[in-house]
Amino acid sequence: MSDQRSKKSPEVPHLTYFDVRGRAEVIRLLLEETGTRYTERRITIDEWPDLKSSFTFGQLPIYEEGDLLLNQSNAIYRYLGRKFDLYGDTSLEHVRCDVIQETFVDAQANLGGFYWNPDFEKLRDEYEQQELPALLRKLERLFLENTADSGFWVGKRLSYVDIIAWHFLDYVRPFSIKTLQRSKALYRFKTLLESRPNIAAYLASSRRPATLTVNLSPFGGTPETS
Ligand SMILES: N[C@@H](CCC(=O)N[C@@H](CS)C(=O)NCC(=O)O)C(=O)O
Repeated sequence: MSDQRSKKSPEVPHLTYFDVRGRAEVIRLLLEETGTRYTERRITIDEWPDLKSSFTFGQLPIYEEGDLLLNQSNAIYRYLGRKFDLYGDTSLEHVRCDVIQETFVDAQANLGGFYWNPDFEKLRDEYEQQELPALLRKLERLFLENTADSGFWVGKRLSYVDIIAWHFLDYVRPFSIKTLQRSKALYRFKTLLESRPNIAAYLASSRRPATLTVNLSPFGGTPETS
């Protein structure tokens, strides 16, 4: 047992991350949507330098469940998708889940990377007027290609990639709500997903971290921008 492992109850999933939404938010949302009890450790930026070396890869999130200890956020999302039967129903739906997940890895890297760009203010207008609408148009096309036409990204029912998609769109919201609203189908999807009872309860609760990122980023580190 390495020292990164928590000493919490083994039956209850335990999440370690910072006190921000970031890469842990999809995990929290999946646990909330499925009504799963979980515990968390939220590490502050001040504590981090002393703790970093106690984690094998020196990075978070870490997800624990019994003897299982996982890092790599996207592997954790997929694991939870399988565990909660939110991974589509056929092999075609499984691969569509994978494609959509990977698409959002790229989209999130694009937008998240931009929030951390030291030239954020200088580049903001151009990104908002050109790059972001083009990215949303591509995502909307992918969403509308779901032949089940169900309002979900894969097949006829909720999958974990709906949560990933929602999280990305919620990352766009404080930066550029008008651009997001112009992608009508995506905006409708976002509104529907966040009206699911467990998600709505979580979003309204104090359990949800106040900000997208830590306050070291040029955008997203304050409750106003989150
Ligand atoms: N590929 C990893 C990347 C993890 C990662 O970059 N984590 C960041 C927070 S979002 C971190 O731990 N930063 C602190 C550090 O690197 O010291 C994943 O997706 O989990």
